[in-house]
Amino acid sequence: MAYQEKQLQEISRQFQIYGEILHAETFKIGHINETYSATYDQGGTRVRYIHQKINKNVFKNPAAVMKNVMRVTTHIRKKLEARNVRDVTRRALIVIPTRSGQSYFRDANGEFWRTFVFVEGVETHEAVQSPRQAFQAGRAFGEFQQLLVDIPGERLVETIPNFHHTRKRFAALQRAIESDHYNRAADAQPEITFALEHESIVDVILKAMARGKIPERITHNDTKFNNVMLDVVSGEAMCVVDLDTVMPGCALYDFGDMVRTTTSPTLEDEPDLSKVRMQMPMFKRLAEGYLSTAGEFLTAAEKSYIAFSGKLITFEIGIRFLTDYLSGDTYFRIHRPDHNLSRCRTQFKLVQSIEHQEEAMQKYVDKL
Ligand code: GN1
Ligand code: MG
Repeated sequence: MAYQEKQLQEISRQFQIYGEILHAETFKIGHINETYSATYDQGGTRVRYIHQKINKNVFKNPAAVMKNVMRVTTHIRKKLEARNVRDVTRRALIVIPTRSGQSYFRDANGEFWRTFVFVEGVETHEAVQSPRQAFQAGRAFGEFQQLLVDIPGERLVETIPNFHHTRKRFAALQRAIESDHYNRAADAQPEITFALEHESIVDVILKAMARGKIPERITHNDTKFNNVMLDVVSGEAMCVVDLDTVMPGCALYDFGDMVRTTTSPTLEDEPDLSKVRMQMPMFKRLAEGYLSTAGEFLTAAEKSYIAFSGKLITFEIGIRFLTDYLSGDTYFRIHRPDHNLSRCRTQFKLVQSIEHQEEAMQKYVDKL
């Protein structure tokens, strides 16, 4: 899968980067896109950039993805500048155009590439380590939503239609169980039972949205804790990344995915389920951070589903992993056999942990 340094050098030359490329390497292997970093010499200073190949299997319209990304990053940058915020280039991603002025480059194999300024002096973590980090994550994603409430122009493109449509996700799981093309359902019986027993939760937010009780907003849609870049010195959240799924959605889906990824001390695929749990001190600070920024626009109706959203999105990602396991692992990149089943188990364990604390979680938020 990985691109060789030479190929990357070739690709990086397509972008408006001044200086001499020194080396390029794999930066991060996510579940979906491929990400590389490249170091340049610019007048004696080393400067890094991020080159990323967009997964066409997942994002069917990469040009539309980049159109959204450009609108969102430009809008955020302008607003931060107007607020006289310092360090703007570390707080909003900057897309480097190609030599012909486009936001992406299409290589000879038809692959889509884009380039970002590398934000220095920040770090990301796969698992949350302190309530302070949870606060920072909540604040940063809340601010991201808040900055986008007044984005001008037409509705953003739905880069993946029905991305968090929990009923459709559930239906996809039902089809995968039904066809059981890889004869794996027998190995996933407890997980399948758990999923089917939870069917009643999948329509709750969809119905509230359909009734107009909850509004559509511009949301990030992939608010994993490792998508928040924290300043290495101060620990402050500087910037949120992974903007491919920024599109019209529901604010609660973002908060729910924060609960999923920012309250358990474990990784998403922790095999020791006894370690997987929703930690109340993390949740409290996460909710406080989120409401410190998003509280400005959220309605009472949205707030009333805060605890529920954590359960729902953890369940949703769990059934997506289970569906992919049953369908032969074609969507999420896996690193061992049964990886998706194991990820599913971890999510479902977390769902249970949230269920046990859901009332207390919501009570806490109601008081904020
Ligand atoms: C995928 O590739 P990554 O890690 O940013 C997925 C998310 C899931 C996540 C689970 C476009 O995100 O929806 O929540 O894996 N992204 C897409 O870790 O499907
Ligand atoms: Mg992502």
